[in-house]
Amino acid sequence: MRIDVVSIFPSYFDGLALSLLGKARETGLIDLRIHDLRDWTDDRHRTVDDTPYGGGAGMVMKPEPWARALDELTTDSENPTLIFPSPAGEVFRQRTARDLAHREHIVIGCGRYEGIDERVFEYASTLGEVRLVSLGDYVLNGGEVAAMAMIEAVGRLIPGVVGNPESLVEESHEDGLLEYPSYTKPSNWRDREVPGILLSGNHGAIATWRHEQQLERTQRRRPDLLAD
Ligand code: JCZ
Repeated sequence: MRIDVVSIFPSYFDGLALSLLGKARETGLIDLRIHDLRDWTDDRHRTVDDTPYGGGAGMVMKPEPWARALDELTTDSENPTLIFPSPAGEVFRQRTARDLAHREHIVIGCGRYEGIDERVFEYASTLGEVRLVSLGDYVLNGGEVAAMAMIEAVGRLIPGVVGNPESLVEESHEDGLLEYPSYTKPSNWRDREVPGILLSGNHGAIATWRHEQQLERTQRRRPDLLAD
């Protein structure tokens, strides 16, 4: 999978190379390319923003640098998916990550300021499938943090990225339930015991207990997931 990221803060993404994706990139499973939007400006000051029509606070990202960037990055691309992090987008879920993990080429445009000129999204839809995607119902200062979360969530689903394939299906949200609690040695730690069932060696009873724990925690912490 090829992932292109366009941002005015490309160095935000340096840390991604050090995490899970480090391995994926080495093996060629993910081709992650980070770009500076200012490379597609043509004025001396490398201007990417301007004042909003209609007035209002803050600045808006100019359309032309975005169009040039998207044109170049989607040239020779069969069927690109163009993602723009936005608090006004569809919510990013595990199923969104699963969907995106099957795509050949994703371009992520990270806005800043008050956002990107709306015509860029219309233009982008002539180049590929456009998705405005929200990390959740809170406001960030730009798309970079949301993009990094999405890349990590998608990247770890690409076959070969996670060492143990079972660890994928057992995780939170893959079955619509929160994870069961985990424990390691010592069995008594600061007067706190590990639940005895986990030391019983009865694998059937352990699986049943873990599933009960998943249901109980989901009911208590995330009843909305059970309603789905
Ligand atoms: C550009 N402000 C892009 C995304 N879930 C979420 N919250 N906030 C954002 C976001 C905020 C932004 C921009 C300027 C995304």
